[in-house]
Amino acid sequence: MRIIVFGGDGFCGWPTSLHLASLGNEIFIADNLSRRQIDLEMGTKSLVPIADIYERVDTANGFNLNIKYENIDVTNFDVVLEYIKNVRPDCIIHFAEQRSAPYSMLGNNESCYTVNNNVTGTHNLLRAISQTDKNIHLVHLGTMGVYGYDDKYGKIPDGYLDVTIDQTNESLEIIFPPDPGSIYHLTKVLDQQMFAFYNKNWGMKITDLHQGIVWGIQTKQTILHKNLYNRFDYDGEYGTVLNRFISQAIIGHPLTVYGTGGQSRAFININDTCNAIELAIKNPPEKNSRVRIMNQISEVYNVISLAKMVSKEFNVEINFLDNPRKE
Ligand code: NAD
Ligand code: USQ
Repeated sequence: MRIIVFGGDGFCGWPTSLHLASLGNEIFIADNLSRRQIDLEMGTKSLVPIADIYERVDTANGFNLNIKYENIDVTNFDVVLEYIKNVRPDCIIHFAEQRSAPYSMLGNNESCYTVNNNVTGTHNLLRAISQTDKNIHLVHLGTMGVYGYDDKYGKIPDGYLDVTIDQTNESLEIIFPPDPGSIYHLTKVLDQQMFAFYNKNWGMKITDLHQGIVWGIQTKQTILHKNLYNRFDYDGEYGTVLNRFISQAIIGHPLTVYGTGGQSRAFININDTCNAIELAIKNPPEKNSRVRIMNQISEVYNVISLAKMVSKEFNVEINFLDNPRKE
């Protein structure tokens, strides 16, 4: 297949691009490198040094992985439309969003940037596909965070909730009532609404994969060469909890549990992310079906049980800190 990977230079996008290329697909990475720019602005960087995108792609092609790269900003509609028309992909994978919840809550600039970037980007892709070829399958990496983190509606189903309307006694399925906990998560809720709208009006083929926190770092392809290594974020904004605990433990730094540590989260390994996307692409939704939503998690832990597990393994202390996040 010809596959465009928007956000293909990122933590999930790069290993997924390599994985899909290793299966014989032709991969077109479109990324404006904004994630690398945010690192420069925040004065931080991936713990594992990462090669620049041109070195990455050259090295991958040396392993017979067919990957091309263009510096494209998904928020520029005309450029996105032209690119999709030229590439004529079978499938588009959309990772190109600002993905840190705490970054999206830092201040006005970060909140507005997150909304403008994520909402406009997703809308541009939908609009461009609707004007190019409605058979292109759009696969988006959503988040379990759209559901919120409590169980007031019972076990969380794949995207849709069965309800009975009191006034009419009618039973129907509605999109699961969203309960975003950050501006970032709010943009994912808005993405979901745009998917439903474009699907209803233009019959577009869309898969939205709600994954939990993606942890881990390398895959079968990223370890082939140091230029293919994946990024590993450990800073306060982009470092996710398990990756942070592991890097803290290795240097003997007490584990930074925010608040009581009672926050419960779902986890999935980066290798499973790649496999899940492969499966979604190989099995597109039926024509005229609603947006396909799938929850993709392997394990659920609360932060304190995760900290205890790492603490026991590495013999390191746990430090309870005032929660710096509004959650
Ligand atoms: P990331 O920040 O490492 O990668 C995102 C990539 O998109 C970066 O390379 C960035 O430069 C690019 N990008 C951002 N805005 C762009 C724009 N306007 N135009 C072009 N490129 C742009 O993030 P990630 O962890 O790889 O996450 C990818 C997607 O997966 C996000 O949508 C995120 O919400 C979702 N997701 C991530 C996790 C996780 O734990 N990392 C969990 C669930 C869902
Ligand atoms: N936490 C700590 N200590 C730390 C870091 C985090 O206690 O040092 C806590 C946070 O307070 C939070 C929990 O760990 O309650 C998870 O935080 P996180 O940064 O690991 O993950 P989160 O903010 O939930 O976001 C990540 C990704 C995001 C993705 C989401 C999936 O950054 O892109 O959408 O996981 S989900 O959690 O299912 O919403």
